[in-house]
Amino acid sequence: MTEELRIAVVGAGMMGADHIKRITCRIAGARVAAVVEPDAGRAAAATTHAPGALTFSRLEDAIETDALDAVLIATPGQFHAPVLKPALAARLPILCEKPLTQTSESSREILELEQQLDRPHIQLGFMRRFDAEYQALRELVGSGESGDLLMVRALHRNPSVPDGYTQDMLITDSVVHEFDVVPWLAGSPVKTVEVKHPRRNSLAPARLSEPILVIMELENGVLVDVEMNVSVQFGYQVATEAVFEKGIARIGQPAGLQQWEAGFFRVKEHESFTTRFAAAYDAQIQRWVDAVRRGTLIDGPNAWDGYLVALSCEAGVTALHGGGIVPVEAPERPSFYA
Ligand code: ISE
Repeated sequence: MTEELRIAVVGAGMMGADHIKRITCRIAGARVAAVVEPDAGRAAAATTHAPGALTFSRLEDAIETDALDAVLIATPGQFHAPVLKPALAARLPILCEKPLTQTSESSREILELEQQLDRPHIQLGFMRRFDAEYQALRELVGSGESGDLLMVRALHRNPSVPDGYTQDMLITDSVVHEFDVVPWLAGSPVKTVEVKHPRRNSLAPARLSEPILVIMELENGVLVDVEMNVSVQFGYQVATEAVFEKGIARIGQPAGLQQWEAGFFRVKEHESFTTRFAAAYDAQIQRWVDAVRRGTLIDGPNAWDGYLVALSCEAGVTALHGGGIVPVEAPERPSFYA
């Protein structure tokens, strides 16, 4: 494809608006041709960053105009399935923000529809796989240089969460990332999930009982603990320590200007995932655009990866509600998704 890829961005909330600016300002070979957003105010605000983009309230209407080549889905998770279906029916390449869908059953339905096409059309927006430090850690694991990986300790801290964030979203909206990235790092799927409840943070919204400690065992015996903590107040922090036979590796430490002043040492911390993972989002979207333009369609996690994460999330929600140590039973990956 020599012409620019015409992308329809579905959903112009925080993430959609961020992607619209990114595509317009930083991504080569693509432009936002359509914004699909039922809230007229949001749609108008978003299109100021996408000169010439058409606006629609339904993807089906955008598809009828024949004004798009690919779809980027950035709506809340519960709207993914109704958008994925018409996009697949139109055989459009798709980048879908996490999760694939809300349940493993609806994810399976999407896999069945996708397998009627000639090859995978859906890339999942697990952006951590495009973060340079996560990639370096994965290379270290694969190289064997530090010996075998034994344990992973993950910190996932948000300053606060929006009003619509529910208890189950600790798993389905937040730990969802560790369910994808840790097996990818360690080269082994999740075998069991357990959730422990430490003392509650009195600063958490009344509807939330958190932080929580999520313990995963991987098939290869690696043990993983995730501190999921969404009321830390001070900033946004995603960090990992990997324990090997011969050493330790750390990623996600605060970086940038270091300042010693008035008896203190300080480094600026991130306030949101949009800055912490800005470079990873850029790389993810550029690689997806390049893959679509050369006809490969995806270059990153596929819908089967999204389905595996949906299975882990279901186990995680059961564990969150007192289910004990919950097994994750995944069927074998079909060759279509190899
Ligand atoms: C949010 O939806 C994200 O995807 C962020 O990466 C995560 O850190 C946050 O906890 C979620 O709410």
